[in-house]
Amino acid sequence: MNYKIVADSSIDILEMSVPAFQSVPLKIITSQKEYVDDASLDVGGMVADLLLYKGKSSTACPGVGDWLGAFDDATYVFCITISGNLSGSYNAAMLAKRDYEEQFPGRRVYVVDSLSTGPEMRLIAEKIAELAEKDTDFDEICKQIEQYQKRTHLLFMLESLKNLANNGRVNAAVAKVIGLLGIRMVGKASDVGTLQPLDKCRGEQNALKAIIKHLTELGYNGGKLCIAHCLNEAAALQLKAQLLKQFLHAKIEIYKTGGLCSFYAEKGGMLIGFEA
Ligand code: X90
Repeated sequence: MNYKIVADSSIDILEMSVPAFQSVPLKIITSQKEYVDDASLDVGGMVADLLLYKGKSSTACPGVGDWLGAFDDATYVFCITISGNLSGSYNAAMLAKRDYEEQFPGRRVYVVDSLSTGPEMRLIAEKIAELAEKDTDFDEICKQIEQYQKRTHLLFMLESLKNLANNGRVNAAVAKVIGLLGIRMVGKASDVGTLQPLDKCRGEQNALKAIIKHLTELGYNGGKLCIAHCLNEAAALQLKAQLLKQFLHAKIEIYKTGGLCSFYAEKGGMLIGFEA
């Protein structure tokens, strides 16, 4: 099958085990600098810059042309975006799909609104790769991914909601409370792809407890789980160790957030995508 998987860079990975993958960068913009979220970005350096920077900052999603460039000349394109309720990435991808299918009859594009970001997008990408490598029919893959999305979820832990609030993605009053020393917010991606706060926790240990509680309530039972963290490997390792006690054979991956998720999750933030 001549296919390609493309995802905006909020997926946090630049490579997959299959060659036909491309990440399409979002941008992080300050009055001093523009950071392109691709392989050349020094994410740690960007986070360090941002901790010192006091001015305005924002982000920009891929445009239609960026998506079209990434579709390249694949017959079957699977395109995964960050939640359409948080970004214009999905809309741009849908316009690119229309252009591409019109210009090249016979080619097909399936745009997946992840209604989420980061690790949940990664799970979707890996499921697509698994099915495509088995030469599953295009329409069948679309159908199975729709089903798969019903049993994947995203939880997150945040120490600061400053950048989310400044860019209108969460309520300013909620952000203020989380800004207080030692308070962590635990939340999940809602069914419509927005940030749904679940708990305000005092200290990281309580936040980890809350995460494990929500994981279980959402039906996690030792399946695939991915943890992306922003300068907080310690919390990710702790969560993994605690989960492995309960779920001996859980498949857990730990890695760093890319540019876009690092900007919004901020230092200490952690995103957990998993299969229920
Ligand atoms: O189009 C753009 O400029 C991108 C805007 C993205 C805004 C939100 C990114 C959130 C990243 C924060 C915690 C996870 C929330 C997931 C809820 C669906 C990470």
